[in-house]
Amino acid sequence: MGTSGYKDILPGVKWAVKLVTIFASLPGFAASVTVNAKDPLGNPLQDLVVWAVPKEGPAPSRARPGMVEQRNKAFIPLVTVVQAGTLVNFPNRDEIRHHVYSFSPARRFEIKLYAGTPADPILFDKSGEVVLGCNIHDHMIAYIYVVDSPWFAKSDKDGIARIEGLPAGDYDIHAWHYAQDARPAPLGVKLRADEAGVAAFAVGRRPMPPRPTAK
Ligand SMILES: [Cu+2]
Repeated sequence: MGTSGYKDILPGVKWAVKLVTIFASLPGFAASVTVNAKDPLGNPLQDLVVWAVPKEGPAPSRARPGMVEQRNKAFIPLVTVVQAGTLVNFPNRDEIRHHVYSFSPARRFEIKLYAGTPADPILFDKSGEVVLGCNIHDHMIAYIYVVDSPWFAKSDKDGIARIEGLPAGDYDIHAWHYAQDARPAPLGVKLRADEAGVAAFAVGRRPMPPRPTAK
């Protein structure tokens, strides 16, 4: 008898939990922007970094730790986008040592010949492009792009990037690509609550993307 009483209560408990889940997953009236990135021939452009900057007022800081791995003598991922103020670590998953560095004005640093995960992550606190290299393996190259906004995304192989969780308001959508021939002009969008905006960028590519310099 006691067991059946327990069973009677259980569905009620589950239902209550479900209700809470439904309320928690409400979008909170946030808007989103879907970006369509193409090269000059109209092909999908992967790894376009896009970010939304509110036209009025500062963007909130939501920097969370980032990571760029080294695996099979390659940086993974090729392109990382972070908000200014983010700590990024560079774990080495290879059996050999790497020597990661950047000479970019937005962040000059060096992690001398090391194995495993460095004890201290690197702080990226200035917006702009950071080109990564390895002192041992010249072919290793990757990019970190630092933005002054928590609302950013990177285009996938289909050239689609989706910036989510935007409060209603006016924004400029900015874009950057590591092989761009010129910086694309920002696009203005006005977003109402719960609205899905669309932006399109066509980005010209230079023949050689930037490499770490001063080697
Ligand atoms: Cu290396």
